[in-house]
This record gives sequence, structure tokens and C-alpha cells, in this order.
Amino acid sequence: MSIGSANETTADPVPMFHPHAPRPGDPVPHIPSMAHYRAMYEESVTKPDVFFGKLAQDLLSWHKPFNQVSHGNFHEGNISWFVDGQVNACYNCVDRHALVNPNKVAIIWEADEMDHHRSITYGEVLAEVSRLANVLLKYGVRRGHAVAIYMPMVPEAVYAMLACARIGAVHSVVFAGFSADALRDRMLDAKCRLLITADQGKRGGKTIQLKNIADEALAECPAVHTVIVFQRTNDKSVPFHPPRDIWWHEETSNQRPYCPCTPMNSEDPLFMLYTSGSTGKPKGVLHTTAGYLLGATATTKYIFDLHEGDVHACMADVGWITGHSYIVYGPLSNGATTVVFESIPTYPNAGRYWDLVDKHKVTSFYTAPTAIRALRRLGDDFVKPYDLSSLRILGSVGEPINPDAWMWYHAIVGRSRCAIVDTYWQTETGSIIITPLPGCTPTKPGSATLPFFGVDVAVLDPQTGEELKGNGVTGVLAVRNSFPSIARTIYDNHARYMDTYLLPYKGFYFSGDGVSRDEDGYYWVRGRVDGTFHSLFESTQDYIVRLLTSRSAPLDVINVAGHRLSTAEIESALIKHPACAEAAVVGVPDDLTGQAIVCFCTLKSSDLDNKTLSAALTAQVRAHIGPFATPKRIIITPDLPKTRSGKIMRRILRKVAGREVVQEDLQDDAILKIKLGDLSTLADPAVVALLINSVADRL
Ligand code: 6R9
Repeated sequence: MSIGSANETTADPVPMFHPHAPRPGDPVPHIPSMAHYRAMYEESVTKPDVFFGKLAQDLLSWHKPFNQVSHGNFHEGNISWFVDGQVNACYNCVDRHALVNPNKVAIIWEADEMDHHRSITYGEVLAEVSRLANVLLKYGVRRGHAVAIYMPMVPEAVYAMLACARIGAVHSVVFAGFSADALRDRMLDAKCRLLITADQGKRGGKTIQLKNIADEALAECPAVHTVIVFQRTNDKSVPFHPPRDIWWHEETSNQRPYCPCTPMNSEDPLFMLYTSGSTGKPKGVLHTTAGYLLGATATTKYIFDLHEGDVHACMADVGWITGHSYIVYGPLSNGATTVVFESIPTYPNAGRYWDLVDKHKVTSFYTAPTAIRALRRLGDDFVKPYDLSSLRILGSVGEPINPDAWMWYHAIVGRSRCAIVDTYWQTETGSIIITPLPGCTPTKPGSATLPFFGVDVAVLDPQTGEELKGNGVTGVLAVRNSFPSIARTIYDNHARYMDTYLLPYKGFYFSGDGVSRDEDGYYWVRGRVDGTFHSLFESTQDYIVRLLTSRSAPLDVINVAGHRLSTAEIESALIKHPACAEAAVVGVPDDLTGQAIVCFCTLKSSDLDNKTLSAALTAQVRAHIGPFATPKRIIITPDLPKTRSGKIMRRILRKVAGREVVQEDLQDDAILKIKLGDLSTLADPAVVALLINSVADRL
């Protein structure tokens, strides 16, 4: 890429990077020019049935063709795609490649231990997935049953997902960093009867006691009759309780390495994946078979510009949607080689990613801004020694990427010749919805640029819901018209699906994010409008919270290191501690993780000192949600700021926690008012000083 014309229309000129012509020997990109993109985009939104009808036939293999391309709308929440077609996701990801090219490498597994890696062919994947599918059938799993998967990042986690898809079972993967309570809640909500887990996990040199944690969760899940245990470490001290527990290796070795695929209706559920929502209760976002698979397949093909021989390395965990779409379904459906990475970017040192790229000749690499920021901070010397010439595309996902991190990724990792794709999407959208295309889209650091095919993005005035047409506008990000991979419902709670996504702005899908469309029509996603974030949204946030509280609990989602967390869920964990009377959790800006968790707690009587209590409350959050939700700070305070009607005023807490107001400001009411806004609804104005002092005490 080369620096081209500056964008003159914004206050700070933003450099624009234009794609380079392919190097000799590199493939011609699938979408080679903006004219191609524009023509395809135009057709995809004006004639979606024509566009997606063709795409579905080109990219997927069908057991039975569909009768109609799309049906339903956002008004009624009755979306369906590829009506009455029959398709099997596992067949598309495995069989159709294994039958033609069984020796092609499907998965490269890079273990936590630096010198340990393994290549697995499509033929082997077919055999292993089939054996496991037969085990599932033997233990009574049938089409439509929910299966929980709580696995480390080993190829067997991928087999587990695909084995479910093969027989029509609905997988619910729970990230292996979640605690026993979180796993229990998800298994109960999904009514799982079988769990697939491992003895232990390995991550960054540490051992994770997966089976112990699973046992704790299972104690309260009597409906789970079978637990398949994969041996990752073979540690003999791991508890094993037959007949409920069965060993993966013993059972699969007794099954034949072929199992027929069950033809599924396009709209049969493929999986559910829990995500943080407005209340403490996570929601099981449900994706269906054909639409999801087409979204994952098409976006992977065009955005990572996959060609024969490419190696795609997505550094996410299969426990998140990014892992589902860009480690498993997208790359495998395209017949590419996908990397399953078990470790972390800094183990054994900050060169780990680049060693992986060099060793496996990775062509497209996908990670999160939080990892990019952390590695940038550790210095260029960890990147320099490696041969990164195989790379063509570098992706970013999970949160807005700051231009500085973007530039480092581009210059130091990409050696100024790779395309950077900043991809915006959500668990609910199933696949990427705003992104550059590597062969054609000029990029601006920090902007996810333009919509993907079929996604008709609208910017809405948050208060009136009116569409803000034209460029140079800021509002909430919404989508008009459904597209194939959009989630169809929240498992067993369609009312919540309607309330959260489709009712706030009638006729549109509401993303929960704020966005600007600049003078060039480029999108700049600002982050959740329901968490802290952009001062621009101070008033709109309040509005959205009001809007949604009339139907459900306050919407408050924060993004920590690319993970979506619900403040309500963290609060419920805190108040389970016997010493905690009340808790209010906010997100504050953080250089490394984007946002960080700050908890304000009031106490019942306690003999413990604040330091001990803070440690206990931190442990409480880790135990109830998982270590990735560890608070940055616990602030013990005598009181919380509340309105006369008893609602906690989080706006004040955010500013105090972010040190936007400090002790000196207490001297001047006018300054306080400017910094904190209207305090007239506050029941006890004295609480502001208490809070500021409590924060100062901790520093
Ligand atoms: C894929 C994924 C979704 C939320 C989303 C937004 C934030 C994701 C982003 C981004 C700015 C990007 N987000 N990608 N914000 N630029 N490129 O992360 O799914 O875990 O459901 O989170 O992440 O706030 O609403 P999920």
C-alpha cells in the first residue's frame, strides 16, 4: 500500500492508503477494483434475492435446492433465507473437500508449547469428525438437541463443532476461560444433555483445570447425562466419573470413520452462542444453517481473499463468534488451511505470532486491537527477525483500532505492503458487515470503511429514529433489510430478540454501536452506545437507556480486550459476596484493553480491611464469570450516586472512575457541573465528594 491523498474533509487530515498491485506470483484479488465492488454491492442491496441466490449456488453445496431466496423482514422478526433448501454445514466444510482432495491440509495446530505443531488433512478431519458424530449418536444425541462444548484450543474442539453440525445437533460452545457458574448457566439455559470437554487446557504455560471446573458446573446440571472427555494433558489426577464420563479416545476408536451427514433445512439451527446483553442473564444468540454458512463462507473468501494454497490464521478462540466464523466455518467451507492456535501472543515471548506466521507461511492473519497494542508496546525487535513475506492480508476485529496501532500493524508487521482489513461485526451478525476488501478499498487507519455485500447500513438519529442521510453524520448504527447470516432469535426468548434488536428502531436492526459516516461515506465505529465511550453520545446514551428500560433492564455492555461483558452480570457476581451490599460497574478507557472494568461497592458490615476485601471481590468476579473479566479496580465507597427514584447514575461513576473529575474540582461547583452535567436528579449531592475521595484513596 502507498500513502495517497489526504482526506481533506475532516479536521485532522487522515491518510488514505491505496492497495498495491499484487506482487509477482501473488494471486489476482477476487474483487480487483472499486468498480467491481460498487457493481456487486449495488446488486446485493437492490436485488438481494438475485445476488444471494447466485452466491448460495456458487459457494455452497446443497442436498436439495431452495425454493425461494428470502422471506420475512425486520418489522415482524420472521427472517428466513433459502427457504426449504437442504444443506449440511459439515458436508460443506469437510466432505466436499475431502472427497476431492483428501491429502490437503485442513488444520494446522500450533500447541501452547512452542515446538509442538501438527497438520491434519481434510481426509483425517472427515474420519475424526465422523467417529465423534457416531459417538454422539450412540449416546442419544439427535437432530435439534443442544450439545455444550467446553474445550481448549485443540483440533478436537473443531471436530466437536463439526460432529454436531454433521448430525444436526446444535452446538453451544462455552469459552474455556468461563467459570463453572457461567458454564452451568449456559448449559441450563440451552437445556444441554451432553457436554464435550477435556481433562485440562494449556494456555501461556499455565494449566487450566477444565474437567474440575466442568464437574462443579455439572453438579447443578442433572440433565447432562454424558460427558465426553478429551485427554489434552493426560494428567492422572483429573477426576473421572463413569458411567456419566466417557473418554474421547476410547469411544471414538470404537466407531467407524464415516457417518452420513443429516440433510438440514436451511433454517434449522446450527449453533447458539451466548453473549452479554442488557441484563445479567446472557443471551443465546441463535444462528441457522444456510444463511450463517453462506455469510461465513462469502466473507472469508472475499475479505481474506482466499486462493488455492492459502493459510489463514485467526487468533481468536473458538469460544467466541470470531472463532466460529473465521477459524472453523469460513475457512473450511472454502477448503482453505486454517490455523488453530492454543497459546497467547506473548508466550514464551512477544515474537510468538510472528514465529507462527513464518513457520506456517501464513497468508492472512487476523487478531484483535488489544493484542496489537500490547505487542506494539513490547517493541519492534520481536517482529523484525521473522520472515513475514508470506503475508498478504492483516485483519483486525473486536473493537475500534486506534490509528497508531493500525499504523504499527501496517508498517512493522505488514512491512507496508499488506492490506489491513479492519472488520466490524458482532455475534449477532454472524459474519463481517463493514470492512475494506483487500484488493480494492482505499483504507483510512481507524475506519472499517464500507459495507460488505448485502448489508444496507443506516445511521439513525438516536432520539427520533430518523435516518440521517448523506455524509458527515453521526448516530447509531443500524441495518435496513435482513442479510443471510443475521441471527434469527435468542434461544427460547424471541421477545428479548425483538426488544433488543428490532423494536428500538422499527424496521431496522439496531447494533448497539455508535457510528460516524465521514465525507467519503466511510464508517467509523465508535463503540457501544450503551457503555461509556464517546462524549458525543453522552446524551444519546441516556436516551437509549431510557428507551430500553421501559421494556427491559438497563442496557450496559462494555468491551474489554475485545470481549463483550455486561456490567449487570459483573454486579450480580459482586453482590453474591457476603460483605457487598451494592455494586455498580462501569467501563473506563484503558490504553491496552480499550476499556477496563471498575467496580464501585458499598459494604454491609465487615471486619476486613479494604485491601483484603478488594482482593476477595476480585476473586468473586473471576469465579463467577471468568479470569478474562478481572476488574482493574474495586472502589469501596460509603454510597452510590442515585436518582430520587433509586436508579444509579452511571454517568457520574464513569467520570469519577476515569478520573475526569478529581478532588480539586470539588472546590468549584461550576466546574463540577460542567464536568458531571446536570446533578439535579441526584438524591444526595454529597455523594459526589464521597466518591471522588474514595477513588483518590485508592491511588
Ligand atoms: C466480532 C465481535 C461485537 C462488538 C460490536 C462493537 C465491537 C467489533 C469492531 C468493533 C469497532 C471493529 N467491534 N469489531 N468496533 N471496530 N472492527 O467482536 O463480536 O464479541 O459480539 O462484539 O464489538 O462494539 O458491537 P462480539
